[in-house]
Amino acid sequence: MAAEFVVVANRLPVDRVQGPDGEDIWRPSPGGLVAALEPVMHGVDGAWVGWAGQADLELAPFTANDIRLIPVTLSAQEVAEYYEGFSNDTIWPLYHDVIAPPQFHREWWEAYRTVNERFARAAAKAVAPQGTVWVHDYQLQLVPEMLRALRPDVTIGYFHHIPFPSHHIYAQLPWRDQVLSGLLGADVIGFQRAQDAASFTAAVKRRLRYDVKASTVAVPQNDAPARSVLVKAFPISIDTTPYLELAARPDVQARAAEIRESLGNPKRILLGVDRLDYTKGIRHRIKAYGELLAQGDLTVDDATLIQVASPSRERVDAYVHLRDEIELLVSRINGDNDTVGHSAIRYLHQGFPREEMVALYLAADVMLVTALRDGMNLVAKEYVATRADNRGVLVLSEFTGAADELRSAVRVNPHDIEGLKEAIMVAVNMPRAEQSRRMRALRKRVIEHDVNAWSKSFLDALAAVSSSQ
Ligand code: GDG
Repeated sequence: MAAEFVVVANRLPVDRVQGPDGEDIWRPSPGGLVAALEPVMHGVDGAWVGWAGQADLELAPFTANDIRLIPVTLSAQEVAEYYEGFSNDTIWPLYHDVIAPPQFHREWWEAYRTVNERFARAAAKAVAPQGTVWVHDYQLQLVPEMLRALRPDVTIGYFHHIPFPSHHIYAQLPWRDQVLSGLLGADVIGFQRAQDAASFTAAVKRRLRYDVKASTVAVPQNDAPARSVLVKAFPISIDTTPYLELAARPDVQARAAEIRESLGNPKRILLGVDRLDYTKGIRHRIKAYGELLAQGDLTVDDATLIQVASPSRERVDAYVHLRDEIELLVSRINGDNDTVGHSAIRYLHQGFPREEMVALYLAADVMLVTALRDGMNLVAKEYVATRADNRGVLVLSEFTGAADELRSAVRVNPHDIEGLKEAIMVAVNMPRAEQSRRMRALRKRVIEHDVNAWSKSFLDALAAVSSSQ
């Protein structure tokens, strides 16, 4: 049975866990995308095409949590070349302003094309006549064009969760024209920031010489008038409900107090929460904090830093090196500054349940988001959402998508270590009244522009295209 609305993403919205008798149980993955799309999927006849997260796993379509799931199989070699290789070691560093050097390998590109074709075929098979397909993210940039070739009747949206780089960086990609054409198979291409959309249309003009008027690209067709593609910013957000609910729960609040206690009741708790990724500026933040301790501006009694660095992409070399660098830095700073009772940095290379994350947000007087480049950064929005007490200070890198919206944060350039140190001191010493004034403004923005508003605005734009065709 074909579906009216099909989501295509690298991962299915479920994780496989073993049941008590060794059987497979599919648990919904906690991501924001699932939360955003769930109401949409349940409102219409929907299906989700994606990889189950394990190599060589052949699975028939199945239903979990009332969503029809269509698994795409990847071989171990494809996981290495399409996913860890081209997606996470070519596109990811290139699109994040070459913070790490992108690796270009022709075999990876071939695997990327092959796998994108497989996703496109699965979507083409799943979608009903004149249906809608929403493709997600940088692993699947060729799917819109491939899908259009197979199913010209369907309306196709694409949302890009990470930055799109400026042309002089993008131009390094040996397959730059193919990727632009791949994306232009969509009717609507959504980016996080206006700047990303502008970089994309600039690349289209420079490379493909297509006409661009305002936010519309005219894609020439063989025997027909040009096809219009809308390119626009749709800043993603969070599902605020679970954060508001958890933050109001007495046991979660008690846990926040317990966290402070267990650190020896420092005057201030600084917090960083990131996947362990070189784009997140974890080293810069730790360096700035370490220098403040070394200079005597802060002591470990004044301010403890908790750094959650959840394990990520552990088979990609750049991530292995990053982990070593950060762990060396943390142990040096702790060795120089710890007392028997107090630690400078509580470093946690672990993932935690959401309850614990919210307790950490509630315990944190200062939230440090110092990404060197980040599509949006949901951690910033999650922190703000939990602070119904209007306390706490968000220090936010100007290189995140969130910085466009969260104007009342303390803004930083994380490359400027002196500026970062000043911002940390401003945050640590900020009077209650100013914390409250800023936090109210931040919360208003996040609560009014939640993930439902995001998916609605994208799908409304897609529906407008579809009704005009
Ligand atoms: C990409 C783009 C864009 C992290 N550790 C734990 C945990 N997390 C959760 C956070 C947050 C999510 O993971 C991370 O989202 P971010 O937006 O911060 O960053 P990316 O993973 O890089 O996401 C980004 C996003 O896509 C959406 O479009 O904003 O720019 O790079 O929700 O809370 N959650 C739990 N335990 C952990 O240990 N439960």
